[in-house]
Amino acid sequence: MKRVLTVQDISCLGKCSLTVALPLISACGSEAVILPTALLSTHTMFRNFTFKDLSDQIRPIMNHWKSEGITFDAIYTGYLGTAEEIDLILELIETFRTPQTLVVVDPAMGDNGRLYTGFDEAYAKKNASLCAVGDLILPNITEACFMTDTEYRTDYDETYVKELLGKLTATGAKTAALTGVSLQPGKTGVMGLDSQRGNYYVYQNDRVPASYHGTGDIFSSVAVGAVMAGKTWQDGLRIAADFTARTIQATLQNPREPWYGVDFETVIPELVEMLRH
Ligand code: PXL
Repeated sequence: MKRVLTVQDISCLGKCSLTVALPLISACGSEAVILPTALLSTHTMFRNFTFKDLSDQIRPIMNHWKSEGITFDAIYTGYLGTAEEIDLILELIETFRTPQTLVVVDPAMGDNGRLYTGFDEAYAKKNASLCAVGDLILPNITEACFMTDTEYRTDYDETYVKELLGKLTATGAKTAALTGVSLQPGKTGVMGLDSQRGNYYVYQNDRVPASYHGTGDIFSSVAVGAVMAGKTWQDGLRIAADFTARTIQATLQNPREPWYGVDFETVIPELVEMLRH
């Protein structure tokens, strides 16, 4: 069985970061090892959330794993917390990376042209240095713009997306994929670039007219899980896009839909099926 280390915060309630990564990586058939970077009562879209930085735990945990000879098939990072913490995560990647390890970075820090509460430009730049060591990086357009000093646009064409992908891979990331990319009216999806082979991949779904928190984490968790299940990065992105779209549809059908996250749980059987083909 593949072993995936996922490094991100744990928002006790909120259907994001570790509370989605754990079940989804497991559903994809890999062992999920967690390294929580911060403990929050909820995600940061709630008011008055609590936040406890867990940075001081990273080195002791890392040292223990090292002494036990633990290895990982993938290291997947998401929402982290502070710029200092990113330095620790870079050290962790350097310590545990082997030529076989897939390093996946989702620089979760913003959306819709804005950074989330608590983040600034310096944090965005620090995330860019983390993306530089990634085998596969999964920013949305907002995050990519902050990391590459590009103007954020809502009306754009394929040239703009290719320019962003070019800038992202120029920093060192091997494969970059942008999420939330809409190349036709009524569609949304993903566009990626494998910088070593120079090939692009575009996948578009019908846009579901709703936007929810945590869907980026769902997308990234499934992409990692699918690649660990033996899929190519392109198939991983396609499955992640299809699954994410289905979670939004399922949520819209729930008369008691939670505003703070999607009903991904009910769609897990479909994910297992998607991975069979
Ligand atoms: O879904 C990304 C995310 C993860 N973790 C926390 C967040 C967010 C988005 O706002 O607040 C704590």
